[in-house]
Amino acid sequence: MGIKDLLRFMKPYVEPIHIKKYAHKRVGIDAYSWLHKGAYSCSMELCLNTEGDKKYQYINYCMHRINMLRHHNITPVLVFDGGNIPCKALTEQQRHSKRKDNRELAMAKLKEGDTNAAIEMFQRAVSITPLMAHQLIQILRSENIEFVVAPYEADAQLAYLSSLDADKGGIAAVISEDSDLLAYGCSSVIFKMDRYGNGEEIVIDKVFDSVGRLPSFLHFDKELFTGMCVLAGCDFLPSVPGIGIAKAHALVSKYRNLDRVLSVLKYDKGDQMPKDYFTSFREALAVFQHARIYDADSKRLKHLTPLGETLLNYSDEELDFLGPELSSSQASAIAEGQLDPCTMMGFNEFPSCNGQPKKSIAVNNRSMKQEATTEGCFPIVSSSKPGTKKITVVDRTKPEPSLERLSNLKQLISPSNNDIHVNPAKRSSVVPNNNPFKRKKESTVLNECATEHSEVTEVEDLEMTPNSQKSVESKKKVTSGKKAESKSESNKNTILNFFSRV
Ligand code: D5M
Ligand code: MN
Repeated sequence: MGIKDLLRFMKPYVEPIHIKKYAHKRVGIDAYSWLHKGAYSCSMELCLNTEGDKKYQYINYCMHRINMLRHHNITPVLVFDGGNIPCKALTEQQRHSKRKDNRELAMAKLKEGDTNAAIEMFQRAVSITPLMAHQLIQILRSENIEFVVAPYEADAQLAYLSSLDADKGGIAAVISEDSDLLAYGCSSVIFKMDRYGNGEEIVIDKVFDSVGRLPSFLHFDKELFTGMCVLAGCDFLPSVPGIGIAKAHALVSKYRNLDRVLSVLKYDKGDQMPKDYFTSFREALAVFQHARIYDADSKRLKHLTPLGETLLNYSDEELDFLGPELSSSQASAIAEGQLDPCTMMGFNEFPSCNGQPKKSIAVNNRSMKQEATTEGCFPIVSSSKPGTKKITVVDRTKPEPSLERLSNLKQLISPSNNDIHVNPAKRSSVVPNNNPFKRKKESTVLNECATEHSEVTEVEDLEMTPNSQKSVESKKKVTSGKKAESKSESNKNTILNFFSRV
């Protein structure tokens, strides 16, 4: 997840903030990051698809944080992940197989009667599915909370929104745990935000403009920064042996040109450097700069930043590595949460509970994300040919949760109180009453604190990035704008070719 060791390396630039800094602003949320955190407190229930309401605890987690933001007069904009981009296939495969192993370990621990150990493993086994996202989206809709499902990576969509003015739907900052957001060019990212709104922020312009602080980024622009991230190792491309974030930073600082860095690296590393590293590097860089995102204005896919000369000469198919093109109707149906971005099935078109396939539809090239590990999951089979592709839902391992049940989710997550509102002007009477500032005096608070507390501890322990550790004290400022131009790149082969050799 993210750029290896980036946040640790950037520690001198991390400032403790409170989210109220963004009062009266729009703030983007990497929704899967909250879904992951929220799922820790009910991972066993999700993995085993147990009866009862506990498995919906993740919704409570998300709504709690949303309400906290609204309490501070912030407009939350939730951005959900869509389909996988091709160059992340290996990473997804590795994540899938780790989760599978952890699930097996969890089941073994459960059999032994060691529930605590089992829960720990279930936390590492839980997979967030589009159906879980859909359940949250249903609540968001009814609460008039803004959201968008990205065609591919939420990271790229968030970076796009960060580049827009507020009146065009733009956001002033992003809340996430994923250091990729910085590589994608988000200007302000808030990490490790707690239930009270305390977090740690990196503002990229401050990083570029800071004088006298180490590591120095004075001679960096966005492209060099992203290049450094790719060199250090990312979800799309592992680093060359012996190259970590510090070495990547040193090389980019010294040569200030990515082609030169690659030549030097080739000279230094010789055979240790995979043959197609140049190509794969350029592709990974291009994904961070030009990934396909959804433009709500035109209701079409667009590139995060306009393609440079070289990429403009590519055919449509050759550009699939940036996320295959989708028709306007598909893109907007995904963005609005009508279509499952992985199966391209409508969310009201789930197969019947008897395990038989309901239907298959022809869709553009989408890659698999769902896993048969949590409730409502079903394996899918897809052809690997580019272009039009058939994706068939073949089975359901568990009966789906009843739709009636979903429609009652709001009651489930906070059944007892419809009487207290965070922002009466904006809220309907059914808003889950889980705002920390309003609930302190209520008896239910104890219960929730327990859940929240255990979640926070678990998340801090479990998150896979070594980056997201430890609080940071340093405070410095210097602002001003610095614009980076994105140039691009050459090549034919895919990053997958590279992965298949390492
Ligand atoms: O990750 C998408 C989002 O989900 C990002 O915010 C990180 C978060 N994520 C992904 N996997 C995990 C685990 N295992 N624990 C906690 N949070 C997670 P992306 O890397 O962009 O696919
Ligand atoms: Mn990411």
